[in-house]
Amino acid sequence: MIVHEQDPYNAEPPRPGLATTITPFDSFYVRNHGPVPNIDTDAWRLSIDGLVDHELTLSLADLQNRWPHRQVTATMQCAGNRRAGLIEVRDIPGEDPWGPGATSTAQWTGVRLADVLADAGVHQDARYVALGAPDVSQIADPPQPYGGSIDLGKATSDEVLLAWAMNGDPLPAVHGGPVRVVVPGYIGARSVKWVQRITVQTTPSDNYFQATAYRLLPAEADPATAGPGDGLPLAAVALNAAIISPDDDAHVAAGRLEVAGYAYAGDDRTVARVDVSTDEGRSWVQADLDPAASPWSWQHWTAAVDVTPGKQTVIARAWDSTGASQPESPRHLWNPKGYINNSWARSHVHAM
Ligand SMILES: Nc1nc2c(c(=O)[nH]1)N[C@H]1C(S)=C(S)[C@@H](COP(=O)(O)O)O[C@H]1N2
Ligand SMILES: [Mo]
Repeated sequence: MIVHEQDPYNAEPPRPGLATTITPFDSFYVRNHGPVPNIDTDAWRLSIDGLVDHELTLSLADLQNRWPHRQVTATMQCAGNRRAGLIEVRDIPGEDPWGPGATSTAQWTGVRLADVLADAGVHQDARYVALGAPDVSQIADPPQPYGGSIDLGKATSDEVLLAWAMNGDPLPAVHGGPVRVVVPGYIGARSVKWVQRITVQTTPSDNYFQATAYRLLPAEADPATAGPGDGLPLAAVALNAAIISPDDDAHVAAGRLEVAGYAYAGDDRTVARVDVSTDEGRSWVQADLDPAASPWSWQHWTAAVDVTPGKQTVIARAWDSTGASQPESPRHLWNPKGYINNSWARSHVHAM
């Protein structure tokens, strides 16, 4: 793993770790804003409160016994994925230079949040579901436990889970065990780990990580003075793609070159096509796109291109089911916190 920070632990797999449909848990990226809490599974409780008819307090056994189990293969992608490309444009102090590895995919097992909310009885005027965790982040201003919210429509969708297993094994502590929320199609920040409180309300969460961070500030804003409500709240993931092979700065043989990567469209879109270019986008080759493991999963792709001796740049861009594609340059995407770099993927190669 490429470790960005030891404390709190933040790490991503190097490019070869992105090549499988399902990411084994030891190469699944880890994104923490505070210490990993050590939770006794037997003592863990989840409370459901706010605008509901019946408040609930649930143990893991309650969750597992009261509602049907559901498995969803879903990609998790951090809003900071590929931030390194934005930092090349202009420095982003205080934020880690994530590569394309802040994206991983697991098969999650749990119950639908929708089923639990239905039994609690959600009031008519409810609009959001706030998710609270116990890990206290010193990065937050003021320091506070991690939290966030999702809109009620997403919270009551078929795909959002309270998950206790990852790839068939109990959820590891570092990924939110005993229980985390999994919000397929939304930025990873909304998939709250170690969830212990779910509050149904009329407004989004006022937690720092919803109200102040994970918001797209205008380029000229000063993140040090940005406060609650500034910038655009991030929810659905934007269309993105990355090159897994060749690695950036790789030495390759001139001639035919196999290019491989992933693409992910997020929320209600799917990846429709991936193009690869070796001439700065003047001409493109269409990649072979693997079928998606689920509507919520990334897709791998491969393409064969010809490279001539010397330095050149392999470029990839995806298109989604709305006909949208990725912007060419990170220059126009730069933002003070370094979120959502979905510019064309580039690997510089030296061909001999
Ligand atoms: N309680 C809690 N949940 C959290 C976080 C956190 O720091 N604390 N980080 C979030 C972010 S920004 C991401 S991208 C995902 C990462 O999940 P992973 O570490 O299992 O990959 O968890 C989210 N849930
Ligand atoms: Mo994230």
